[in-house]
Amino acid sequence: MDKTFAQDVISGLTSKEKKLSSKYFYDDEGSRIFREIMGMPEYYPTNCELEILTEQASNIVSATQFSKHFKIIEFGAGDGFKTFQLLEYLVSENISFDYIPIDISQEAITTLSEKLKKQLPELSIKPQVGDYFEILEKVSNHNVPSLLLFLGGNIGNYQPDEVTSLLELFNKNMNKGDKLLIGIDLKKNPNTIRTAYNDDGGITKRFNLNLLRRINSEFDGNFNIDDFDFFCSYNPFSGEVKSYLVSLKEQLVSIKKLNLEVSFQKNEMIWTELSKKYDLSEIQKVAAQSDFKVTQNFFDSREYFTDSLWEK
Ligand code: AVJ
Repeated sequence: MDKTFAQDVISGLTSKEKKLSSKYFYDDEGSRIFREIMGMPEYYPTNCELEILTEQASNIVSATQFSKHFKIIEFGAGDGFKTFQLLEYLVSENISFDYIPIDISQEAITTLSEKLKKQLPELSIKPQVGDYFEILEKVSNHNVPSLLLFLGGNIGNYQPDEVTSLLELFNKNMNKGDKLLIGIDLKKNPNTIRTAYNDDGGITKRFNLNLLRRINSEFDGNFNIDDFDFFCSYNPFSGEVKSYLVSLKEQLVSIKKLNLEVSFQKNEMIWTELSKKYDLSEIQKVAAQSDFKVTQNFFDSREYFTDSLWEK
């Protein structure tokens, strides 16, 4: 049994305003639904970042100003192919570097490594499974500069206070001159954002409800998925997309393995996710707060998303 998940479920469902963290969305089923989301026409961030890394790989690499062998360390590499365009460019230019993808999922890392070995046999890849910062410390070497990748807009899931401590942790584990390329979703027409999280096909709803299904299966709960709805809202001023599950009736749910009984009022909500959108001045601000200098922002053609290059 996953203890921190268990503890977070208990504290989240017993607090006055119920919440469950989106970091628990990604079990095998949740990861599969997230891949469906990335394939939806409404969910623009994936294509934006793909466009940036395809069209601007050489600009990004020159902006690092690395002149000798370096490392690319990717946090949350997943089993996806986000970084393929960048890696392919570097390999085709015969640039000397090691690629160190890190993920908590062994399965994801194995899939990724096998794909890359087939498609880019010349690539030097040193995959790692485990805690980001333990690994970062382990592979840190003053003589070899690093480019850290934190892509996909995952930063958007962190609360304002968590953002700064996460970025400070990155900073602390980097050497002077190392770079961080961080994917950040930008404020834009609020309708575009709302549609990306409130898709007509109900895939994002299923993504959220999967968390209840996960609690049922891991902790022997009896959530009836049909008794919950999904609601999400975008506030264009704060840039915050907030997602919730809504209890459709007054009900009592028991979660046996946690010794927990949870009562819901009709229309009571469980807050599940924050997906914050930034503007450029906020990016400057959070970078400066955690002691980074923004080197350059790389945008897609619609300027929906940025891969922002920072220097320690
Ligand atoms: C993977 C965190 C970037 O917040 O946009 C997609 C997750 N949630 N649709 C995001 C997500 C709902 C996604 N991130």
